[in-house]
Amino acid sequence: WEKPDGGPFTQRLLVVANRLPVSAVRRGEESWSLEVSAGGLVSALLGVKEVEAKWIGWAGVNVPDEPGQRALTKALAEKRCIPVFLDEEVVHQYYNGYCNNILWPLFHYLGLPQEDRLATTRSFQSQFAAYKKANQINMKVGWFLHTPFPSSEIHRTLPSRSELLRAVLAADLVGFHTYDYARHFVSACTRILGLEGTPEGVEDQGRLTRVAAFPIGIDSDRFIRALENPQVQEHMKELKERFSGRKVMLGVDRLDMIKGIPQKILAFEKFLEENPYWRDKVVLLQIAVPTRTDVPEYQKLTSQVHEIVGRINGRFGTLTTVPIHHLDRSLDFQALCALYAVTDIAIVTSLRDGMNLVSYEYVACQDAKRGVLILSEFAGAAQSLGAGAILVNPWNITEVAASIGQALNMSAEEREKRHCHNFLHVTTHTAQEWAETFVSELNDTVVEAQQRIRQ
Ligand code: ADQ
Repeated sequence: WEKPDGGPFTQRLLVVANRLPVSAVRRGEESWSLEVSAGGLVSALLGVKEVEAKWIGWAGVNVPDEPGQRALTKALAEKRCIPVFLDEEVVHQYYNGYCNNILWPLFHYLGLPQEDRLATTRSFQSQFAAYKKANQINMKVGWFLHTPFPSSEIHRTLPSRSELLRAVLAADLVGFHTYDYARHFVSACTRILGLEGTPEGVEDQGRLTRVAAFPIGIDSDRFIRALENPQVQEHMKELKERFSGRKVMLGVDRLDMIKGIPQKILAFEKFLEENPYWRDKVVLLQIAVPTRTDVPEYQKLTSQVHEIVGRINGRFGTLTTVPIHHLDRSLDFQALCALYAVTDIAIVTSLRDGMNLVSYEYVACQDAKRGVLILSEFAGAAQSLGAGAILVNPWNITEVAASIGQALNMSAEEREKRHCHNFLHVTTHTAQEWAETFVSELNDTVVEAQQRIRQ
């Protein structure tokens, strides 16, 4: 969080998110240790260097006592973080309940929870009440959604559809990763609230909320620089030796339903089934960091993935090799960069994904090797990296299996052409550029609104 050249910051960015970029672990009554949290929002915003960023959010832990709250607030201040203390019941109802059980699956087109998850209308109402309570503790300025925003036909099914839209419209600027999500939001406001949609956004009785697309990026230099690091190079050497003679395909995802991990593994199985030649020549490394482990749906997904991996390794493994290496854990930055750099293919099969930064990170680390990116057309990144990647429909296992063959057999010229296209995009559309555009648009929006009021 230091400005790299040590000079003063000229702009401030307040990030209000559910989680802080660090998680707190209690070591004593007034003693805390802080660990960096994993996830796309944190990765994206760690790349923003030119603004003085402060985070406001929940520290991931229940701290009922005042001495503990005071000590944690002090420890977090050094990381430019301001904690919001939520009691266990509010977190359970608001985050595990309303956010992860209702909004997250709905916004990724996995549907409104069925009876077992939605339980009763009463529990839905109490989850929504907790959601409002947790949000009212925060402040509003510009509002950015880092998930997809679904078609208005999907949003219409949400019982609290109007309240959510109205709450978002209270912001001056509303941002999404892609034009499609912004368009879906504007049509939800026009169709559900009966408001007027304009090219600038949504108008309600003369008040305009600006709505626009701000595709996020990464700090590409950080990844490119990491490849020069001796420890990363040592990791790369080890990996090359470990997998010598075989092509390596990489998957890096949070273990989440939206990432389409079972679909990816089943497509790999189909590829091996149809291509005996490749059975001992290609390996899939799937790194899946566990996430939301308290939510039963995620526990089921873990078992499902383990079962499929076990079956396929039993089916196509030999005494000395297995086709799938599946790790249920997070990797440190250096190990991750080494993997991105040495692997031949990255495969992203998200069923829906706001953007997907793994695809950006892979491209940033592949300038020497020119690996192939297989990318779901349902990830926001498909709109920016689509011309360089092989785009697939992850629901179509046959198509994904065929794309693996296409990637393995791709000529060096074609890999070069595709990689250069994506590399240029990733290195020019960075997290820093995203923040600057958003902040400057927010400034313009506020100035324009003040001018309208004066007129
Ligand atoms: P995520 O769903 O978390 O992000 P993504 O954008 O790919 O997905 O970001 C994941 C981040 O976590 C990457 O920086 C990656 O390096 C890291 N990561 C993932 N698995 C890891 C592992 N096993 N070990 C170590 N690191 C790992 C959400 C939205 C996305 C959106 C981002 C940013 O769901 O659609 O792109 O926020 O807005």
